[in-house]
Amino acid sequence: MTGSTPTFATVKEQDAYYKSLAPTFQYKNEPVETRDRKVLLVRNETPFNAEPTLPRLIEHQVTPIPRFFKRNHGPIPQLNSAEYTLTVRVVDGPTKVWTLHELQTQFPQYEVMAALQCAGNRRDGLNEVKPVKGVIWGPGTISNAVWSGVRLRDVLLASGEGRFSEKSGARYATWHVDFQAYGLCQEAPCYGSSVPVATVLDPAQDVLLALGMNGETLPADHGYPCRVVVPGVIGARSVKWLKQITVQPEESSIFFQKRDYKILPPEANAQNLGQFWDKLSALQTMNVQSVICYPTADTWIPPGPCTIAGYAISGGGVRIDRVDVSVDNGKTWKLAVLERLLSSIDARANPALRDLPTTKHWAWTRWTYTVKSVPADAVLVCRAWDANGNTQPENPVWNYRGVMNNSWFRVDLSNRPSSRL
Ligand SMILES: Nc1nc2c(c(=O)[nH]1)N[C@H]1C(S)=C(S)[C@@H](COP(=O)(O)O)O[C@H]1N2
Ligand SMILES: [Mo]
Repeated sequence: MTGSTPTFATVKEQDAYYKSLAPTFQYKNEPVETRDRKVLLVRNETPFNAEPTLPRLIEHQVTPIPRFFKRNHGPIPQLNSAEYTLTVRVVDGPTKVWTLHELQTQFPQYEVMAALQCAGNRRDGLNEVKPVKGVIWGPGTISNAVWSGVRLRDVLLASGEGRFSEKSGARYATWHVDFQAYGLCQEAPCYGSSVPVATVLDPAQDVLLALGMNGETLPADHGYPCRVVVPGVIGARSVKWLKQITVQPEESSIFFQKRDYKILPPEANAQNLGQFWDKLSALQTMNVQSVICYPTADTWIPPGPCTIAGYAISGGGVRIDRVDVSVDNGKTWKLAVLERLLSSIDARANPALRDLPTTKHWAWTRWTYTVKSVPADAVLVCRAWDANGNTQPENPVWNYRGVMNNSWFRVDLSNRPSSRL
């Protein structure tokens, strides 16, 4: 972005300004090869917003890039690896500019398997209760990848000239790490967000500057050449096409931190929502979630045994302990079989992929439950429990922005045609 950030007297004025800019955005250079249109349900072409269909989403433990969900607030910027720089600034200290080559060669490289989930995942369920504001996402706005790159912690330590060491770090304990992206954005001058310094400096949180995804160079759609990945936290904080990091006393002042991505109370509406923004926290850690991906309501189910399949995940790296499945709309429940990664070849080859109770559980947990036959009037339900004893609410609780919907996931099969004809 060039020029200074304009200021506005009212929220309405700001909205109108950015709306007036958006139609002039160029979408000429959108990538095609990382978008499998046979699998993706496109919610928006410009900006490109798409999620995979549920049965295809659950086919792989590590989601292939062409079917990984894509959430964009503007055009995909064209960045050149030779010219790319990342600026790291501490407001009361030094500014350091890193080239991509330096990030690739001057820091230890890590691999972390982590799911990204949009806070708007399952917004459609809240929109059914009462209309909400936002892209009406289904339950596929989540995907699981193996991210590679460097720890943001290491880059901060190297940029801070001793400021973040254990001895002098206390001063920064309540500070924030602000991220700004390259490229244009619909709602603000650029995309951005922040997370607490404490999250970034804790080596157990695995906050990465990702340069790679699933063994490949990070694709343009997902932030080439460098993005933040904050595991266990809403996707909005994992800023793509990262341009600048600022270590500062306050949270990011950007729309996406101060206004969007908050759970507004039931009385909030388009006219009065401004009064709630400063009273409510910017969402960070995800809640506990589970979804049935197969069968869907429109699947033809052959007679005989049927394997119900889905995903479950909690926030903050907390392990999924249990998934309950019901075929009678929650009257009775059975335990699903959870996919544990411990014995897989991947996990043995790569410790980052190990699924131990003592490690952080950034990845999703796929699960299955096989029934002898699906009753004609079946209503399938699932609910997950995490290691902290948290579970999902029975019914959706509406909020204006339609975020964090994690109510019991239901698939009503009672009205399905009894045969293919
Ligand atoms: N620069 C930038 N970063 C961004 C976004 C964006 O629009 N621009 N969208 C955010 C949101 S809301 C989500 S959910 C994730 C989606 O990441 P993905 O497109 O790689 O799936 O990226 C986040 N990072
Ligand atoms: Mo998101």
